[in-house]
Amino acid sequence: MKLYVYDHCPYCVRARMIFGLKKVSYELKIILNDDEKTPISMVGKKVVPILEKDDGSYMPESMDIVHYVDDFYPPKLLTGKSSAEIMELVELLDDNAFRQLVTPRFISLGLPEFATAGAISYFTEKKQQSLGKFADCLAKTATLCDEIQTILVKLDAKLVGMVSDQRELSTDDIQLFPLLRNLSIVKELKFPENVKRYMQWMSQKSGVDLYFDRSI
Ligand SMILES: N[C@@H](CCC(=O)N[C@@H](CS)C(=O)NCC(=O)O)C(=O)O
Repeated sequence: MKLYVYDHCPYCVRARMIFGLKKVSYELKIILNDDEKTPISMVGKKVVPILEKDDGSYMPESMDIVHYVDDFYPPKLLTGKSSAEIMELVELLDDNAFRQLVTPRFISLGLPEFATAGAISYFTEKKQQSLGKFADCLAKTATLCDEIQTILVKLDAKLVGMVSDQRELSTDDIQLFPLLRNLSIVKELKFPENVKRYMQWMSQKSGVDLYFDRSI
């Protein structure tokens, strides 16, 4: 199977995780952020992730891809129960402060989807419409970090015991890790101990790298 993604895209990380966690090989295709033609020709709109199945058909929607791959390669992996408390924190995290904090930083990492000036300006123009000027977002780093830090402290208490190879993984893992991975791009953030351990453990298990070593 082939998976079309942007490296920074948290929905794409969900799809990458299920392949990595199940130790199933697949082809990762990172497309340029201003490439509208490729996704539109596959699923009729500009969106990633897109899974190209072995029969040549295409599937968008991250959670559909995750469940498809989990079912396609038995035994099923995501058998754990979802926690309402963790999902509440995931929803709190996935908000405007999070986006203002991480989005302006993506274009400075040398990610493959931003390999051209055209891709960078396409992304910048589009995202600035909803988030405001990237320079203004970056200038608010300290305040935004405070907001996120409060949520991370609450999350830390819920992640006790989550780093265990005996635990059944659930869709919570698939929704939570991609957000934390994106936060690893923010140099100023201080990750509480359980959160950091969870990030490193899940990164290793899923084969999806973190951004700590190039954080800004
Ligand atoms: N509901 C979709 C959302 C996917 C999504 O929003 N992907 C973003 C990238 S993070 C996208 O393709 N946006 C269009 C664009 O970049 O122009 C899913 O879960 O897969």
